[in-house]
Amino acid sequence: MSGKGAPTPATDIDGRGLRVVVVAASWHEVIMDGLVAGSARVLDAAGADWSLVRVPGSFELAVAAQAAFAGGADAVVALGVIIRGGTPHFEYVSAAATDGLTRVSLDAGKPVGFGLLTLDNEQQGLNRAGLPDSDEDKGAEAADAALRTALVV
Ligand code: DLZ
Repeated sequence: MSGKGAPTPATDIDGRGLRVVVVAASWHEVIMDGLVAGSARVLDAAGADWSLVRVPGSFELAVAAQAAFAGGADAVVALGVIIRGGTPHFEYVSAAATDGLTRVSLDAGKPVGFGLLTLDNEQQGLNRAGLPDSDEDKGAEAADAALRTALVV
């Protein structure tokens, strides 16, 4: 799924009958659009029944994932981009989002595909966003992981 250029969506997953919610933060729009598109390619290719929930920032991903499971989701794909700034805020938001998503997944006993990018700069995100010049497609990887895990837990 990684490599220069547009990624090839996974084609060997049968996600029919799986309900998946993609929870996506809204900061760093270009990178986020790439991540959402990558997840969408994988979920569509697998035939999953999926929807998109937008939240303001990565800090809000965990509660949105919790609501998705409460609403009957079989899996969640969590997408966010946090870029290091000049204050400790990066560490706080990154840790809170990561810890929150872990807890929600374990409490639900269901997978959260982890597509939260914690970056030193924007270019690192552009390289991972599944865009035409990207090296990696982390949105597709997160969706792939969520589907594959939902099929075995
Ligand atoms: C406040 C903030 C900052 C500084 N940076 C980011 C970021 O890089 N990525 C992101 O997803 N969200 C950021 N936020 C917003 C917080 O996640 C959160 O939405 C706000 O603190 C409101 O709760």
